[in-house]
Amino acid sequence: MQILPKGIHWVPSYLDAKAQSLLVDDIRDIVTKAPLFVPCMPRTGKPMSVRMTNCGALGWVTDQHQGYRYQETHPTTGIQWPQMPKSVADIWEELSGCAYPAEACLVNFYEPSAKMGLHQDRDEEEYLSPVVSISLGDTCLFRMGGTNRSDKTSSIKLKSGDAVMLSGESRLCFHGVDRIYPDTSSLLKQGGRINLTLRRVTKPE
Ligand code: MD3
Ligand code: FE
Repeated sequence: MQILPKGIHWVPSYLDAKAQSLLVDDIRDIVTKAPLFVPCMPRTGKPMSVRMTNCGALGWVTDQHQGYRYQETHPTTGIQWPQMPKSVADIWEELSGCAYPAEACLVNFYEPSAKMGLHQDRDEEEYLSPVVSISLGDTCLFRMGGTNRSDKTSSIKLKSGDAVMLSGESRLCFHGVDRIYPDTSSLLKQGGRINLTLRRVTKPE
C-alpha cells in the first residue's frame, strides 16, 4: 500500500499498449515539427539532462538569460508549437474533468541517465487547475514531498501507460525524477522515458 500526498491521484496502466503506441506516433510527429531542445537553468546556464519540446498554444521553456517561462514559439525554430493532438486533448478532458481545454503539453524525454531534481511547478498564472502527467517507455522512480522542500518525501515507480493527476493541495508539492530503470519497456526502440505534462497556464474564462 502506498500512501500518497493528498490530491495526488495515480492511475496505473491508464493507457493500454495500443493507446501507448498511438500516442508515441503522435509524439514523433510533434518532434518532427518541434525538435527536442536542451533546456538550461536560469542564471547558471547549466544544461538539464532531460530534453524537451511542447505542443499546444503555450510551451514551457527555460534558458540562462530569460529563465523559466511559457511562450507561444519554439526557442530555436521560432515557430509556433504544433497543435495538441486529439489523443492528448482527450486525455486532459477525461482525467482533469475540466470543461476548458489544456493550453500546454510539455514533452520530456529522458535518456537512461537523465533525471530531474526536486522542484515545484510555479510558472503558471494560476494553480487551481489540475496537472495531468502520462508516462511512456522505461519505468522511473518518481519522488514527491510537501509544499516545503524539507518535507518528507515518498516515491513510486511510474511505468509506461501510468497517469498521475495533481490537484488542489498537491499542486504545489515538490517532486522530481530520481532515476530511470533502463530496458524496462519495449515501447521506445531506443529506450528511455517520455513524460507528457498537460496544463492550464492562464486563468480559464
Ligand atoms: C507533482 N516532470 O516537467 S510529471 C515537470 O516525469 C515534471 O517528467 C516530471 O516535473 C516528469 O515539471 C513529473 C508529474 C508531475 C507534474 C506536476 C506536479 C507531478 C507533480 C506538480 C505537483 C506535484
Ligand atoms: Fe514538475
